Amino acid sequence: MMQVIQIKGQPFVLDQNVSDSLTDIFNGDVLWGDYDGDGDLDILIAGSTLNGAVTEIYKNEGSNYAALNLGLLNLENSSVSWCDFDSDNDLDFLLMGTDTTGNKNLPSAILYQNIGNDNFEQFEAGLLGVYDGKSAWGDLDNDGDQDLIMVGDKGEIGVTRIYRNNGATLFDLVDNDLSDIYNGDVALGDYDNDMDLDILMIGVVVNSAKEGKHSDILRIITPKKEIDQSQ
Ligand SMILES: [Ca+2]
Ligand SMILES: [Ca+2]
Ligand SMILES: [Ca+2]
Ligand SMILES: [Ca+2]
Repeated sequence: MMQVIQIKGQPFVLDQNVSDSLTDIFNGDVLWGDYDGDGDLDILIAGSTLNGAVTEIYKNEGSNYAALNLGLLNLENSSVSWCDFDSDNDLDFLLMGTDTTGNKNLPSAILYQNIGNDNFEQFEAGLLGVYDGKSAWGDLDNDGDQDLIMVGDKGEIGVTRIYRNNGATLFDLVDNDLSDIYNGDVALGDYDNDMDLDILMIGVVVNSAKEGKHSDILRIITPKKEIDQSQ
């Protein structure tokens, strides 16, 4: 079940009213984020229910959360990440997972652009579709806009992709020699304090002696060098 729990000393106290306004999901992802910029935290969920997949945004209305019911694509094995890819100071988001509508089994990656007035629309970004994936946003090339790194399964094979935000309408795929992985995750941070973002990855390496062993990998690289190589 989906629960929102506040810390009031010990123990946690269930906020029943808020929790009741949310759809129960599993095998998915959930995020806080103030998509409407009104100073309170809204909720983005994506995952599975007993009746199929659900992707939903809930607006914080003080005492409860209200579903926006935007008809977002519902994907299985999904994950979401907030970003402000168009640099207009509101939160957009990336949804990844399997589109199973109409007997399809299609790995998907959908970028939703916040167009204001509690509305989002699909933005054609040309991203590779994956399921069981994870994504992270950050300014990898230090040009002021949000770039993307994703890991996931594109259909029986893991992939790692870096996309540079070109500031216009599309994302450019960046050549990289990162390991392709599945069952992974990725995070960005500047561990060496040299003012560029580094990459932290875990997962199972594709085409290696470790394949199928579910051994984790951990890599930290300096991405700016890799980005520059594609210029
Ligand atoms: Ca809000
Ligand atoms: Ca935005
Ligand atoms: Ca950038
Ligand atoms: Ca760094």
